[in-house]
Amino acid sequence: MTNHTALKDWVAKTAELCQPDKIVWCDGSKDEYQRMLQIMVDSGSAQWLSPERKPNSILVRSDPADVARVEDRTFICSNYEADAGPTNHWKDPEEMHEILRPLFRNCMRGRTMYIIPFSMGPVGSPIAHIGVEISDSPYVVANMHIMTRVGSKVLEVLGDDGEFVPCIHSVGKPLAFGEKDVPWPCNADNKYITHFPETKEIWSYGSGYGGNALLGKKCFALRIASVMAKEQGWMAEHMLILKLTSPQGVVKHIAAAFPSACGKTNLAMLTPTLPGWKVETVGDDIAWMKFKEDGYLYAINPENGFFGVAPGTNTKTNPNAMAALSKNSIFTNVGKTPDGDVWWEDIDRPAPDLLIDWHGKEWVHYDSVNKAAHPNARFTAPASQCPVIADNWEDPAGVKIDAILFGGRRSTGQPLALQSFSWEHGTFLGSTMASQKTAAAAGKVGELRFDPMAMLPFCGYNMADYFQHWLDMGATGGDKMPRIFYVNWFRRAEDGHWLWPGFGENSRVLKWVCERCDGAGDVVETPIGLLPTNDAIDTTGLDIPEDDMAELLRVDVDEWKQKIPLFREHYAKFGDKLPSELTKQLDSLEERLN
Ligand code: SAT
Ligand code: MN
Repeated sequence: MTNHTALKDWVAKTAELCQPDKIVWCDGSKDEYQRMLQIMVDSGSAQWLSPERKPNSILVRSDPADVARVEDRTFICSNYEADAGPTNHWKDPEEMHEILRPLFRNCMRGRTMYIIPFSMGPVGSPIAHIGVEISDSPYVVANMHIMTRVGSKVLEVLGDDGEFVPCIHSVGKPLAFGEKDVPWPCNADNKYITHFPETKEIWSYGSGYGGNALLGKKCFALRIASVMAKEQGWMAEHMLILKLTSPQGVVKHIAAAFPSACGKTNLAMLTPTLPGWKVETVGDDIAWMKFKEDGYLYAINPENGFFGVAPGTNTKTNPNAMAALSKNSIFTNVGKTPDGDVWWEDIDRPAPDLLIDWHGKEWVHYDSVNKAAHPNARFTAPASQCPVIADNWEDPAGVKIDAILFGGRRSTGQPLALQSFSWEHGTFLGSTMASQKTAAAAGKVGELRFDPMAMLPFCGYNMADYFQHWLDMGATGGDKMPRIFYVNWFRRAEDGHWLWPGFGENSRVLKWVCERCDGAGDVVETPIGLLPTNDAIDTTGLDIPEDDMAELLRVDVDEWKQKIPLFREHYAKFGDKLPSELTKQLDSLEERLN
């Protein structure tokens, strides 16, 4: 097991509080993974899919009241409210512990408490960090096996006194003696996803779903890690990482920040339509970036698998994801076909008769509202199963980042692509990012909201300080920092049709980005940034009307002028904590528009 005294004490203290029936230290073995799946199947939480169609894979249906991240139940518990900032829900740490203590007391009665030591990043990498999750959910154990690196090898690196982030999770449903469990235990009315940035602890209660429960992901790798990154001079970002190779063999690594369910997984695994170009995946959701001695920024993907949105994924939009999820995967809240396969909206084949929906009922397709798969249905698949996983994706040294892309879902206004004038201007672009809300979080879908750097739900401290941290990183890295771009695949024309085909065709924009990193590629200077000239994006072989292309690259000065007050209002939220550099950037934009 371990001789780590602090770890053993913490486990003992937690067991004392939660009173589980049993304690299991996870070793990360294949046997252990299989055991978890079987436990879920035996208890009625999961069912095996057909061994022919989806070998060694299970289907899990969650409680309908536990299907997505709950941002209004997510708290940053810093000593001072100002350190959580205006975009987070804050609670005093002591007050939160007063709330949590009675909830956690005896909360694991009738259940097994699993101790899951995990590494975010290749075990032993200088960019990696270690966490230990205590959870009463076998679903969490199995998912953590795929999403992180779990087990004895992590304890070895931790040694007797290594640092780890303690993460406590409970579904919040103790069982009375002899009480039969429900298929998806949770405590829908009492969810708390809480973070203590000063002591670097995570406590999560009441939900078993995704980012609420797999605490290595958003809770650690983004909220807590963003605080560590600020303190230690690195970056923890909500970004995919891809490796782009040109026909001439020029290699660039690109990190891209898009909000949840805006196509990060698709972009990370893209099949270029441009001949000779190659995209390979390093990561699809999170990037940890640190400076190396050469002064450049290097990134690792702290994760080990994909927790991807199922609906919309098919062999056209993302054949590589389809291959990655073809076996050894966990499916949550998707539909099930009579032959034991999975089904979701826009998968490759039409819905068969006798399809079972995510509620476990025979699907009645009254209208487009009644979906067979929940819009936030997910697959959990090992990254190693992705056919285009990059050969260097587990390089402990990380990959040198050449470009950073920002983007969101914007049906109007924002052009297809632009480059920032500078790192400071790029920080400004990221800080004013906005996107239409998706089903990844509970709440109204489609609403436009500011989502700076796609970190709105994930920044563990005051976002104004986070903006300052971006500026500070730029000041340290100087000219060696990645070039910054803003892209938008989601533009629609007035009649509603998509202006840009997206998916594999996005390689055309990546080509321009690659050229720009080498000082080539044509641009025209506009008030909002450096836009590709009308023929700078290679549209060879693409049947796109000239008018649409012009519209995609048009800068409507009047429309942008109207955005200035919205930007000011957004910035006003941060009061005098807002870095003056960003006000300066906004003032300059206004001047350039006039
Ligand atoms: O549930 S998760 O937070 O892991 C997915 C997402 O919102 O990106
Ligand atoms: Mn995400």
